[in-house]
Amino acid sequence: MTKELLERLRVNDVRFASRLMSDVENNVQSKDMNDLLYAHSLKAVRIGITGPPGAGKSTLIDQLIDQFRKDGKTIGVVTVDPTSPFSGGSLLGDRIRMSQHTLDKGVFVRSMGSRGMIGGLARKSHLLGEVLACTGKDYILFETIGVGQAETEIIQNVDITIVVLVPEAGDEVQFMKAGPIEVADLFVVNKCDRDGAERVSELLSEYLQDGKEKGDNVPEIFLTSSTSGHGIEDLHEKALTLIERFKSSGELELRRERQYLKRVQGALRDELVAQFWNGQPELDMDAEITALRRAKKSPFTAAKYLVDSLNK
Ligand SMILES: Nc1nc2c(ncn2[C@@H]2O[C@H](COP(=O)(O)OP(=O)(O)O)[C@@H](O)[C@H]2O)c(=O)[nH]1
Ligand SMILES: [Mg+2]
Repeated sequence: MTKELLERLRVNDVRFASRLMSDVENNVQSKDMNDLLYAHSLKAVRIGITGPPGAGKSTLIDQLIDQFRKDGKTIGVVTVDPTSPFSGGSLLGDRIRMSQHTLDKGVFVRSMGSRGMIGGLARKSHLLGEVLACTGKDYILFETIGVGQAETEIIQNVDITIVVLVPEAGDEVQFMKAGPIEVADLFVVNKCDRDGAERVSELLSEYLQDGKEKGDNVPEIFLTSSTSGHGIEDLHEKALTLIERFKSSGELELRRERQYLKRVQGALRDELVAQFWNGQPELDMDAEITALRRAKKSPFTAAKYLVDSLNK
């Protein structure tokens, strides 16, 4: 089955890939395929696009897809926006904003639905990216709002990160709302058709200069307008140059090594927790925990006691 699976992905069987991604989201995909997906997904370059909701990430990605396609490159997109299941609008919005590519077999956009949010958001988005990579996509773009633990874990698994800000992000506090700006390889001040974009770019530049350690490269800042297309070509070109530089300097390999470590750490944590809860069916955890609380044991002591009682 697994060989056939890989082959159907390799020939870009879109319906098959969609179904597989739904299985991933629903947590019903077979564990056996993890190795296969991982091993065959390493050629694709992962790009994180992160920034606050409404900054124009989806619109920007739509424009970037145009640039990549002109270059003959194929693109997978995984959008992860935890606000969408509640607002209902954003998910649909992502689809619409990238809709001009729906008939193009060289582009596949997957918005992670509310089901994906339950359990292992980061793990699932990694897997979705791997499925897309196995369909032969050259670049996998991850759209995230960049805050929270799961989102951070997603960004830790990309090869380069573009942080998107808007002209209203006029001070340090606002920069922070864009998520972890220290992960940025490139900055974009989008909506530069509105007032204040240059000023934000200057402030950001000063902020980055102040914070830089000796010898650090300061990430470049691009002004774009995703609605008019201004600045997109430049950004695309620079992103490619940076990727090439990372490839030839060994930086990409170094980053992949770190990504692997982070993913193992995450998986280890999940695995141990699962083993703990499933490990001793005869132990009534709820009753044990209640007893520990009544005995005024600290939660640390309680946890240690429970782990120790499993190892007996
Ligand atoms: N004026 C202007 N509006 C933009 C620009 N880029 C995106 N928008 C609009 O901003 C809104 C949010 O865009 P969207 O791509 O969904 O943002 P996301 O939440 O970051 O993905 C939409 O109404 C876009 O049309 C831009 O460069 N200039
Ligand atoms: Mg979006």
